[in-house]
Amino acid sequence: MINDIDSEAYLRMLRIRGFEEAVTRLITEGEVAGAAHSSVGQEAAIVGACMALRNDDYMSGTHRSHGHPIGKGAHLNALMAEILGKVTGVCKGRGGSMHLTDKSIGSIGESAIVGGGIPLATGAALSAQVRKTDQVALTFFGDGASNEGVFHESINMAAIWKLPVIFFCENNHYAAVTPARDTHGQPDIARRADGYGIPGVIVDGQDFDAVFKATQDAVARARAGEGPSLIEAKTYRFDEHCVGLFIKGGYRTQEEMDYYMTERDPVKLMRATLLARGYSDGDLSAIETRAIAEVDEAVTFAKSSPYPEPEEAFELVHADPIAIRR
Ligand SMILES: Cc1ncc(C[n+]2csc(CCOP(=O)(O)OP(=O)(O)O)c2C)c(N)n1
Repeated sequence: MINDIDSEAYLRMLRIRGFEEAVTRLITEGEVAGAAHSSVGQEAAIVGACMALRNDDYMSGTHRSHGHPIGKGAHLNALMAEILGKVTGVCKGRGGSMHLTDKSIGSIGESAIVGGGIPLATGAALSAQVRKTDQVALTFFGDGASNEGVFHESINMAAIWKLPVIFFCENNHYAAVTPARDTHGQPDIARRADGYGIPGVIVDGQDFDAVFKATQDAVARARAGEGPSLIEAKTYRFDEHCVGLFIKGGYRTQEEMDYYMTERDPVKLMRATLLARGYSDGDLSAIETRAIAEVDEAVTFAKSSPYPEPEEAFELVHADPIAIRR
């Protein structure tokens, strides 16, 4: 009964949920300098998209991107260490929460600049096309980012040059505390695809299967040289915009939050789907126990790792500053 994709998807969703909960805890304990953006509630969209990609495909993220490398299969230890600013982190402690990069799984970077990951993935897709590999690139961004100029410029160029890139919007209905209905003349981001002559699809972002299928279709199209697609996953963020920052609630109703957190929790929905598919409670508990153990291990690893030395602050800023000077 157990199918590899189902069990792996559930494991990755649980890793993201547990990882984000641990980061929130570490912020309140003062272990994380600054704040962090949680992706709890958006796990099915993240994992559904990432699991349609190969390990050597590229992926770019956003300011809310702890979950994206996890969705693509990254090990948790170095991600957690990065968030705590430790030398054992994926960017040796220089990047922090909003700049995780893990090239071993194709994660080419995240950006605190809203929309910043979109041209990065478009460039990676151009490189794959020039090098004639069959790699694709997928870029995650929010509904707010789809109003940035770079979204339109990138999508237009990708459409004309038929670049193998998937524009993946996680529409959680808010840009920080601004509702999408106040900032979009047409609230369905996917319909913008028409303006560029590429396919645009809307999927239920709380449903792993729906996201996985839609992304597989877009990936197949990109690999076949048919160009980009725009996917809009309607989803919901459970935590506040930024955990540990001054922005608090008041911009969304308790009724709306209760609805998503009880009826539309992607992790609970996935569990119910797997039970209906014949998984036993024991099968699922084993996956849940494994995810908790991995998160605990990552926290221990990160806490016990050293910080970089202050005199190393200017190292790793450029790939090779000497070569640039010559
Ligand atoms: C270019 C730029 N403009 C504004 C900001 C401030 N800012 C940080 S997150 C955010 C909201 C982004 O909303 P969205 O793209 O929908 O992503 P979400 O936070 O919903 O995941 C804004 C405006 C920024 N970081 N960069």
